[in-house]
Amino acid sequence: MRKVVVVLPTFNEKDNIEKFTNEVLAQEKNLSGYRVEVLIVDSHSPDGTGDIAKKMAARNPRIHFLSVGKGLGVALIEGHKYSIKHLKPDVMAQLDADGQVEVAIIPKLVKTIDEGYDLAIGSRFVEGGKNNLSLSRQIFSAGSSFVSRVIMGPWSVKEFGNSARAFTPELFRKINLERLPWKEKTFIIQPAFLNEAIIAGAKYKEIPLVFKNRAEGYSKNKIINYSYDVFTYAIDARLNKWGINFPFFKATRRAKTLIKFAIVGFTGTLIDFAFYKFFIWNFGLPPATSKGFSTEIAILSNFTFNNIWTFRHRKTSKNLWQRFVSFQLVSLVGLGIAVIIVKVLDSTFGNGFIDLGFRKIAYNNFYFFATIPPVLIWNFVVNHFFTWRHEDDPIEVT
Ligand SMILES: Nc1nc2c(ncn2[C@@H]2O[C@H](COP(=O)(O)OP(=O)(O)O)[C@@H](O)[C@H]2O)c(=O)[nH]1
Ligand SMILES: [Mg+2]
Repeated sequence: MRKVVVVLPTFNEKDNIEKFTNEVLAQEKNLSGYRVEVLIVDSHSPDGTGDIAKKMAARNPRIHFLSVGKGLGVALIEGHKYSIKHLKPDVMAQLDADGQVEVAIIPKLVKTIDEGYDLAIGSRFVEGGKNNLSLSRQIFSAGSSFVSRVIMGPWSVKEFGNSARAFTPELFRKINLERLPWKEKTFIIQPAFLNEAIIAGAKYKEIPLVFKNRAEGYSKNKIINYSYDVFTYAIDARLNKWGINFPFFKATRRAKTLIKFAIVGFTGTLIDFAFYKFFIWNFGLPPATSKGFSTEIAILSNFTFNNIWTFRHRKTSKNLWQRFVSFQLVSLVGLGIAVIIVKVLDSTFGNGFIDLGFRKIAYNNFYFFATIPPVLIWNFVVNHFFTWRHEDDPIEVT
């Protein structure tokens, strides 16, 4: 008799866990020659999921329980390590515990391993797969898989998100856990695990899967942070595949606040430009007036995003209005710096062109881009140390 251990990560799943675990165990009838066991891995859910799971484990020898720290990656990797050590599985599987993926995927994944694959990947994006989420979540999940596919590869894999997978213990042992960012708090484990499994030589296959909307509870995936991680991880993996061993993922995490600030600033520039054109075309405003309005709109949007995203976790002593006024002034000084830079460059180098043969590029384009790094640094430093200054970090008066 072979054994499959299904790891079910849970965080606040009290309404789902019991029913869902039983459904998973009931799949044994569709897997002749297999014993199905479940390992519930909970991260101290405040809603008491862990207590429910512990009781289930005490009553049923096919149910096991493990309590771990926060994070999906922590739950999955600690869970599989525990499984190998104490439960001795022949096939290792994992599945969301909220019922969004139908349990019928388990026998399909296990059978794929029996066919000789090392890794079976549940996939919404292959023929027969479905993604029945809300439209915005559909776009997000398709988009993040697509980014992984294009930047990181391999192109042959269509789904890099979601946790429904099965693999062999031999493959799991070969995976480089040192390199795998499994302690991160976002869901980056999903694409990263695939990447490392494939690097470890996995023979893999995608199996169509239907992803439903959640019946109970709420999603723990933090969309913006996950997107950021997917993007930087994919670039890191790509560089590695090219033989460039620069730790891009780690470096960008350290510079995370600055990069978020730059992303907000970049978006703000697009907004500025869009409204600039909009006011000229639709209201016939003169360019200078347009620019005044569009820049102010961009400043408002930048402030909003910096406040709710970039510096979200900062404890500051300033209230919203003080921060806003500060940000406004800093931005205006930034604007002044940009104007001076363009002025100086223009009076030094004049109104020339670089001739590329097929097209000419005006110097003034370079003047524009030359303003970005100094203004970014100015805005970031002042807002970082003043507007959103951390309150446990008083300025020293000597
Ligand atoms: N143990 C543990 N499980 C988690 C954590 N975050 C999410 N999960 C579980 O991972 C699964 C997928 O999370 P979910 O919120 O449904 O993400 P979504 O399906 O992408 O919206 C669910 O079973 C969650 O309970 C965590 O920090 N620790
Ligand atoms: Mg879910």
